[in-house]
Amino acid sequence: MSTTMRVEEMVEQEFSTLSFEWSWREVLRAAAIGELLLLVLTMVTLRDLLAAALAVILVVGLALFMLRDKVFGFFFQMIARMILWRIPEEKLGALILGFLFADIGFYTVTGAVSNLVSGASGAAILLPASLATFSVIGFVAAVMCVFKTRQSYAPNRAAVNFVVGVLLVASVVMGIGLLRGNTNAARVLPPSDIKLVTENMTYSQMALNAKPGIVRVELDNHDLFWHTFTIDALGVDLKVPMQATQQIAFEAPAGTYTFHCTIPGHEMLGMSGTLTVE
Ligand SMILES: [Cu+2]
Repeated sequence: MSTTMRVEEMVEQEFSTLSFEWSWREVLRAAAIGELLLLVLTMVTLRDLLAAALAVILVVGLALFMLRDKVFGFFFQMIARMILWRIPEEKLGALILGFLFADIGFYTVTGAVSNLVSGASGAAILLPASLATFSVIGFVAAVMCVFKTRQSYAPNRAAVNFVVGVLLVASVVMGIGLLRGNTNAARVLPPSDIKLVTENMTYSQMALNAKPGIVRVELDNHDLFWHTFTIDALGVDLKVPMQATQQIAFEAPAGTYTFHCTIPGHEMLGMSGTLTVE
């Protein structure tokens, strides 16, 4: 009895001496740097152009946001003075970071959840979940820095609790991804008539051929974004999250059909093609 009391007291003491607090500014900075490292890693390992583009935007936002930083501020200020004139650079930087985190966060949170539900494992969960973690933390910190400028300077417990909460949820999700990696390595799909890969915002084939009847299409998405295989004329709409492989089977009478990706902007960037059934 007395031993347990003493242990509890010791734990409490340890906690009170730590009692660290972070400001939302520190949280935003840390989330941006973490996301940047992940994007650079993705860029190098998967040769992902989208990751490269996002990394560039992130660096611009981070540079603006850190204009008043004691260490890097002077350097960033010189560059910013040349480009911008009389714009509140720090707020602009936080805004850019906020939009970027919202954008990446939307696709990665939905992607991680969808991959989790569909039984995916390994990178299909770890990659979107880790990006989502920094995105969610960074987005909230950016909102605080833009709208509660004064509060965002003061170290506070709310920031710590929020970050720890998000990290806890993320580690549970990533734990599932890691554990499943060992037990559920081979998820076997039935053989498909057409195999498509999406990488760097392009389909691996623009001209597809099939025999009339049931057509089975498999889409292996290597990108960080969602992609779809959509044929409006046949009511076909296969949505595939980042790093996932999915299949759809549909009835196709003889004819020529246009397929495309319905994610905003993707068709404009060339994500469309023709399926000839004969
Ligand atoms: Cu797409």
